Amino acid sequence: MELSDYKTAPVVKLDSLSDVNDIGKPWRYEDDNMTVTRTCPWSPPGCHPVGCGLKLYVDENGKLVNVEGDENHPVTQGRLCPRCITLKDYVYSPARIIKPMKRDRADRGKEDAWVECSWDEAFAIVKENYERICEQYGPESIIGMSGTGREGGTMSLYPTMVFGTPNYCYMQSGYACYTPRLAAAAYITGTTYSEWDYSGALPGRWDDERYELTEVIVMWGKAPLESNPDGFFGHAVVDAMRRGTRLIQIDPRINWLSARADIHLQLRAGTDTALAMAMLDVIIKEDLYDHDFVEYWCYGFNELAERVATMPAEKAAEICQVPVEKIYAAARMYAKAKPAAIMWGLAVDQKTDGMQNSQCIIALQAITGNLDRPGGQLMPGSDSGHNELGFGYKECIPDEVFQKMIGLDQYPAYCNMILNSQVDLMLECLETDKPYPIRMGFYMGDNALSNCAMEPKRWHDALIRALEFCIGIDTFMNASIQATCDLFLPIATVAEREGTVFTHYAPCTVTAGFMHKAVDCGNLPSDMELAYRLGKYLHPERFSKWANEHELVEAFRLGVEDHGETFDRVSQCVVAQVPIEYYKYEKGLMRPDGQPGFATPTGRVELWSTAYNQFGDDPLPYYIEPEFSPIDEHPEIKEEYPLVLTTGARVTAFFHSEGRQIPYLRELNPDPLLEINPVTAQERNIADGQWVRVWNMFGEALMKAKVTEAVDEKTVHGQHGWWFPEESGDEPNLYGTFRSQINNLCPNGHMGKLGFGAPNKCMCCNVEPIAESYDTDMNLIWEKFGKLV
Ligand SMILES: Nc1nc2c(c(=O)[nH]1)N[C@H]1C(S)=C(S)[C@@H](COP(=O)(O)OP(=O)(O)OC[C@H]3O[C@@H](n4cnc5c(=O)[nH]c(N)nc54)[C@H](O)[C@@H]3O)O[C@H]1N2
Ligand SMILES: Nc1nc2c(c(=O)[nH]1)N[C@H]1C(S)=C(S)[C@@H](COP(=O)(O)OP(=O)(O)OC[C@H]3O[C@@H](n4cnc5c(=O)[nH]c(N)nc54)[C@H](O)[C@@H]3O)O[C@H]1N2
Ligand SMILES: [Mo]
Repeated sequence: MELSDYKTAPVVKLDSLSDVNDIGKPWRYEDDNMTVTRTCPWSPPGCHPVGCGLKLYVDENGKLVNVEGDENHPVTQGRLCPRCITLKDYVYSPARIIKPMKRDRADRGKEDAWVECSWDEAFAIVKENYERICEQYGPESIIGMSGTGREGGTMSLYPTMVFGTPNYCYMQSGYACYTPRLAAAAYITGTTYSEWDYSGALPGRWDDERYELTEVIVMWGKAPLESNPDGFFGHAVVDAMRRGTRLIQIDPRINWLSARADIHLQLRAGTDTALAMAMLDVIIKEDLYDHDFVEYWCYGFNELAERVATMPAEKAAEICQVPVEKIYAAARMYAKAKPAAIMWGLAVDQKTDGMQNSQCIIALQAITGNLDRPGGQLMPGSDSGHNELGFGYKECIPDEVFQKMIGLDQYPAYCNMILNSQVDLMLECLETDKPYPIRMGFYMGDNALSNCAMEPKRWHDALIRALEFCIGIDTFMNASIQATCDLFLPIATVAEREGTVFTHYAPCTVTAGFMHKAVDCGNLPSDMELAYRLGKYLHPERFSKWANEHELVEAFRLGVEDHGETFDRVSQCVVAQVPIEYYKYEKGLMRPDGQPGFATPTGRVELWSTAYNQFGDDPLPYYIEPEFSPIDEHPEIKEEYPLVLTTGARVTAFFHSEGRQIPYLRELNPDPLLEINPVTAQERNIADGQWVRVWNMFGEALMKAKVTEAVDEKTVHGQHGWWFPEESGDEPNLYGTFRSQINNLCPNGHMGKLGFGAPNKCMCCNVEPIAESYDTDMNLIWEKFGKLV
């Protein structure tokens, strides 16, 4: 097998969706003088592709007046998070931008310098700069900046098809979100990412005869009730618990789920790989593994056993700072339960040895025989996966341009997997013009300077220095666009658009949701539509095979060639469950060649990874102590920065930097919080609600102390994504975004060998009280953002 074969290319085939079973009322109906539109949202506002069921109530004037959960959605069943409930406030926020705006490059960072322009003029400005920069520096001098899985950011459409650049760039150091897990799964099992099977795809759900209730879930660095992470419906966990599923929680913090878990391993942040190796060792030594699965379907078991024997539970207990009995208990409980599942979250990626952590978790899932069994880990088959990532490359980017992708030679396991330039090297490139200059940029759903980029001031300076022209594509102004852009292109919210949404971005999808337009705020395009319109304007030949944006959507997201018919059929649909098969590896459904087994070079789950080996990493898992840990072996760090800093655990009020200007959401969490244990706070004379300075060798942030036993005495937790839209956006203030920015304390350039992973959840810091207060004045927020337009 070639390494490039690891990329999963196929798409969700609409024709295979059960009966495209429309559950409940039609997609649009009348109720009490209101028109109700049922829809499954993605973004904006932010969410991963989850597609919770929504009902949008529109009055006779065409205004969205109410939002409710759709009780007929098979998984969410009417339940919604506060961000969906306040959708009206997002759509009609006075801060929303609905017309294109332009500004002179010399006026970057000046709020008042923006002037509205027509779409025609905006497109002409893009064209003029694009052609000039391409001619002078080549298309590789363009960077497409993306953040989390918003539709704009997950599509390669903008960078590849519209602008023809190989430098599509997710802006978080080490691509430390989801992709390390995807990559590890692709390299080790031949198919991306296995998720807990919560019966989401089965018509009878929990009572479906094919389903077996999961006995035990290990919740590993994931908080699905707050985060609905990576296209997962958090509600499912509580539904399973009600039916008797028990939990093991692996998390340095206490939350609602850990309080209800049988075992909570409250480990020192960043030490997960040691714990995972020890759990493997216990399970192997105590003969608790599935012999048949190991014998028939695994490769390298003996080598793995030998390696994990170097991390006995006693050693891991010391590293992780947890009681050793709890490691034994957790390993036994997980291995004996049938079926059992591990839900693995963002904390798995956010460390230098994230790829090794993933490797161990996949090994645990495999040797206990839980891969692709009902109630275990659902795996994508050879017929499902991404179409999004590689779409357009071959046609739009000649090979010699593709080969110029920043990082491709040094980090092929990264760049080839997700067709992205390596972000840490991109930062250096922006700073030095080496190996070549980057001169044009565009944000396609990213607020790098307030959230995605580590050491954001460094990125700020690098982007301003390098970019001659930069475009922001967004619903609202933010600090990144204010600082670095010359053109703003506004897009539609979910209430104003059509589209599709597949859970987990399409691999391992359990539901397909369809978005329906309920209101109009100025005929704004979705990302897909904007890419189509702009692409057709710049490169008519590339887009000629699609008569309109819907046809492009079909081809791009649905893999449909017979334009029209299928889209017409499903466009009347709200939500459908996607048929699944279990035990696909026995049935020849995992490999493109139809043979039984897994789509890896050995045809097995590679516990000894031929891919890791081929890419120059150790084929077996190993633990790396976080570089900035305050431990005895790092005396200088321990002395100056004695606390472990973990960051960014999700809160329901906000999706990253979004929502600070929605008064109802801001009221839930008005200030940037730093969680600190009562004992640690007392030692430092810090009172609950007092403002503190948290700092380390990379920088500092001012935050408000939340004194809580959710963290232990050695750990603090800082919220991420903070900016203050009520403040001045002018440089250097930029909505105060650098003041309370936890990423000031997180570095770039500390990835693992394959280029993945960043220590965002396992840094060090110190904390001291400060005299000033920066409390948010909620009256001001209501005054500024409360009166909807
Ligand atoms: N310290 C720390 N930092 C972190 C994290 C952490 O855990 N700790 N988490 C990291 C992770 S996992 C991620 S993925 C990144 C996320 O980083 P980003 O994705 O950059 O997150 P946001 O700050 O929400 O910026 C997204 C921007 O896109 C806009 N937007 C929303 N929906 C759409 C859409 O559909 N189309 C377009 N064009 N724009 C849209 C929003 O208004 C917002 O301005 O942050 C990372 N930052
Ligand atoms: N409301 C809301 N939802 C979101 C987002 C958002 O900003 N807001 N962001 C979206 C994005 S891009 C992502 S990637 C997902 C992330 O969603 P999740 O995968 O759920 O990740 P987090 O919420 O960052 O952290 C999960 C848990 O990891 C714990 N943790 C911290 N450090 C460690 C550690 O070292 N080891 C272990 N084992 N656990 C640790 C935290 O305490 C937290 O409880 O959420 C998505 N959903
Ligand atoms: Mo993420």
